Amino acid sequence: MFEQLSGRLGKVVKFLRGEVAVTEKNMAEALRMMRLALLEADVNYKVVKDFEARIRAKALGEEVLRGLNPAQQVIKIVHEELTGMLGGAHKSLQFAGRPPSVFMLVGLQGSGKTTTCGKLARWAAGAGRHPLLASFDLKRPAAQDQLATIARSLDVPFYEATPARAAEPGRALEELRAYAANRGFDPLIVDTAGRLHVDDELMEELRAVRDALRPIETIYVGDAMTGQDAVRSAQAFEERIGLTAVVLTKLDGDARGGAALSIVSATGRPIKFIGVGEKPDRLEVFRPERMASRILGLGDILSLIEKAQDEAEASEAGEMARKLRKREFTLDDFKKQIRQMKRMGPLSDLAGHLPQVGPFKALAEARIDESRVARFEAIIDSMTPAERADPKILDGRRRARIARGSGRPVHEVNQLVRQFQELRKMMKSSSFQKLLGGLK
Ligand SMILES: Nc1nc2c(ncn2[C@@H]2O[C@H](COP(=O)(O)OP(=O)(O)OP(=O)(O)O)[C@@H](O)[C@H]2O)c(=O)[nH]1
Ligand SMILES: [Mg+2]
Repeated sequence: MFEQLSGRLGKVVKFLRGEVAVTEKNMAEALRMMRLALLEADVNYKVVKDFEARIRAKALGEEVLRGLNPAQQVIKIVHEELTGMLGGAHKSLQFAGRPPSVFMLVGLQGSGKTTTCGKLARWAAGAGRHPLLASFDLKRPAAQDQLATIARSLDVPFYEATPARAAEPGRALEELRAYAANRGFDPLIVDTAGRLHVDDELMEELRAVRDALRPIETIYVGDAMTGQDAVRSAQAFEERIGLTAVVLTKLDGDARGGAALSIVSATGRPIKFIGVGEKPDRLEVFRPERMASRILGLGDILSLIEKAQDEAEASEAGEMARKLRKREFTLDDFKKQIRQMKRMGPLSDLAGHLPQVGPFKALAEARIDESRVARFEAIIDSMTPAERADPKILDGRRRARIARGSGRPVHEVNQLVRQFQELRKMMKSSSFQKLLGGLK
C-alpha cells in the first residue's frame, strides 16, 4: 500500500534520524523531500502546501521536548500532521438509537459500492448485528443479482426490490424501511447506482433515496486508484447529497495515496474503512494514526517517542536521560532520581525494563523502601558539590565526615557509594546505552 510514497517519506525519516540538530538548512531539505514525495503521490497541491506550512511552524515554534532529539521531534510532528491529513482520530460507523441504522452507499460507477455493501454486511454480522442488504440500483437488473449473490454467499438476508416497486421508488423505499424496522434488521445497507460522471439525474435519484431512507451514514465509496478524480467526485457528492463517511477501495492495488491523503480535507468527512481486495473479508477499519506510521515506515520508534514524551512530561527525566547518555550522571542526579522513584518516576519505569540484578535491583528496592531513600538522601546531602560530582575523591576521611554529618554509620556511606558506582558502571555498559540510544 502506498509503496512509493512510503519509500520516499521513509527516506525523509532516515535523513532526519541521521541529523544531530535541526537547522534551517536540513529542515528545508526535509520539507522539500516531503513536498516532492506527496506531490508525486498525487496529493492535492493545496493540501501539500498546508501540510508544509504547519510542519514548518510547529518544528520551529515548538519547544524542544526533553528526551527527544530535534530530529525525532520533527518526525513526531510529521507523523502528527500526516495523521491529521488522514482524518485524526479514528471514527467508527454510527448506529441509530432507533433501528434500522441505514447505511447508504454512493459513488461513481465501478468504485466498489456493491462489493463494499457485502463487506460491511459481513463486518456488521461479525459484530453480532443483523444486517439487511438492499439495492436501489433499479435500472440494471444485473445489479440486484450481483448483490443478491453476495448476500447469499455471506448468509445475510437480501431484500428484493421488484420491478413493480421500481415504478414507484418513493413507496418502495418506505416499504423497505418499514420492513427492516419491523423485523429488527440493523443496519440496513443500501446499494445505489453508479454513473461514469456526476450528473443531475443521478443526484436527483440519490436525493430521493436519501429523503425516504434517512440514512445515519451516507457513505461515499471511492476508488483510490483514481486519485484526485475520486476526490473531486467526493466533493460533488458532498455538496449535492451530503456525506457522513468515506470508504476508499482498491488500496491493495498500486494506488499512490493521493486520494487517501486529500479526501478528508476536501470533503471534511472521515475515512472509516478501506477496501483491500475483492473478497468480502478484504475490509479494514481505517485508523489514521496507524496508517501514518505505516506510510512513514515508523513502527517501534513511535512507541519510544511516546515513552520519552511521557517521561519528559512527568519530570526532568529527559534531562536525566541526556546526562546518562553523556555519562555525566552524578550523585546529585542519583538523589534526584531517588526522589523521582518515590513518585514512581520515569527512570524507575526504565529500570523496570532491566534485569532485576545488581544496581538495578537496588533501584527497584530504593523505590519501595522509603526509609532507605531518606537515609540515602541524608548521606548525599552531607557531601560537598565536588564529592557529589565525582565520588572517586571520597577517601576514608571524607566518608567519616559524611557519616557524622548525616548521622549514619560509615558502612552505609560505603554501601551508597558502592551502589552508585555499580550503577554508573552499568549505565556505561553497551546494553544500557543501547537502551538509551532508543531515546536519543
Ligand atoms: N482489488 C480490489 N478490487 C475491488 C475492491 N473493491 C471492489 N473491487 C472490484 O471493483 C470492481 C467493481 O466493484 P463493484 O462493487 O461492482 O462496483 P460498483 O461501485 O458497485 O459498480 P457499479 O454498480 O457498476 O457502479 C469489481 O471487480 C470488484 O471486485 C477492492 O477493495 N480491491
Ligand atoms: Mg454496483
